[in-house]
Amino acid sequence: MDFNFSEEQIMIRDAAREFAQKEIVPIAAEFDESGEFPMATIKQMGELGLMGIEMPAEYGGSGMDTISYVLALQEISEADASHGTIMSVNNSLYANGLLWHGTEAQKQSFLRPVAEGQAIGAYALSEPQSGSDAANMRVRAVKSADGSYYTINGKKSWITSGPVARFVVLFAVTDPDAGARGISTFMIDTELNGFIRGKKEPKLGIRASATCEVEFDDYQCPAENLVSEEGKGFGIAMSVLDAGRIGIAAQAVGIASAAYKASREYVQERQAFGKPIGSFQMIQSKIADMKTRLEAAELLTMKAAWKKMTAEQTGEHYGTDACMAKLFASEAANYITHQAVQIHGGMGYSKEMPLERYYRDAKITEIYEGTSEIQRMVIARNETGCR
Ligand code: COS
Repeated sequence: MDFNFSEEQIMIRDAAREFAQKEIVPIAAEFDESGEFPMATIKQMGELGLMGIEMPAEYGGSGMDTISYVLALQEISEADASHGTIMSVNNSLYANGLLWHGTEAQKQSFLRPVAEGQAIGAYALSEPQSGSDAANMRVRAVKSADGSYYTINGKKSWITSGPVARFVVLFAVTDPDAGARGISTFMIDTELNGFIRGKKEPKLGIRASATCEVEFDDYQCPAENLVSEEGKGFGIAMSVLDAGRIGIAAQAVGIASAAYKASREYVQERQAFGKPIGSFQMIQSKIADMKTRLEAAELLTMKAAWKKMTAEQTGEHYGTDACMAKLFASEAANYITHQAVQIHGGMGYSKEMPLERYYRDAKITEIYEGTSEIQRMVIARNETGCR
């Protein structure tokens, strides 16, 4: 067992840290307040190779490993969780299904521009009536008589980067009688007729990451944009989420780390009753628990990343590890940001400091890419086989 990172992993971590601290930290509060999409910094991240870290160079990516991805995402999320969300969807939810199942032509058309940072991608699974019960979707894709295109109708909701995405990976029903086995994956070019963006969701946190409903109104998707085969979509959606959840764990670690570091500094400076507040046992107890949970969250996240990296050789499934990492790290981030606000008192509650933003941003990590309840359900099902 070796807890050291490779030179390459350290290089990308440090590059992401430098960029995040210099370019993202100074603008994070302003974009949180306005809810504006941070297009300029997202473009710069694309130029730095942060939008396709694990994508092979032949598809415009940086060709690095999952640990590198996790390290970079932690650094970006430590500066601002909204940038972390946008980065994670491009790198993971959008790209992985294409990378694993796309044809060469699909990868060149849809993967390359996003991995190179020239376009933004989105992942459309949830619908107004189906979130945790993802297979209960209604968006319908009907094949034309000559087989050359599919007509798509219906609504998808909670689409991260929906307001700005050029391409969307869509899951839609091709066989309504086949349940989860009747779902297929399509690559959507949002510039074709019949793709409609709904209003932007006003959110509690990650406010600079734009989210909206998207609607398909007789959208004609060329048959060559079907990924893999009809009926394989649900398995693709689920396996993509397995990898995606490692990224959300990394995002949670990044948010928690920012809140922890601010608290560690504050307890040494802030005086009460003639002493730094870090001298009081009740504060020491908080610092100890925050540090321990942060470290445990990071270790579970790294282990899941390592397991994904070695899965090809070992054949071992990493879904349970990904769920455990996301479950623990998101709950740790909520605990740590909550304690950080408490330690900072009135200052923690004020928008003058970033603590209240960390607290609001942490909440989503317990909800998206599967709620904590879904993570627990999947872990227990995988462990026991009981359903
Ligand atoms: N990888 C590959 N295939 C998977 C899989 C995985 N991790 N998990 C399930 N599948 C396959 C199953 O093998 C099964 O295939 P077969 O019918 O060929 O055997 C099929 O998918 C259906 O699986 P299952 O019966 O377990 O589906 P359920 O409807 O019971 O529930 C859960 C699946 C609840 C785990 C799923 O709906 C889920 O993850 N929900 C949360 C969705 C989510 O994270 N949404 C957030 C969207 S992104 S913000």
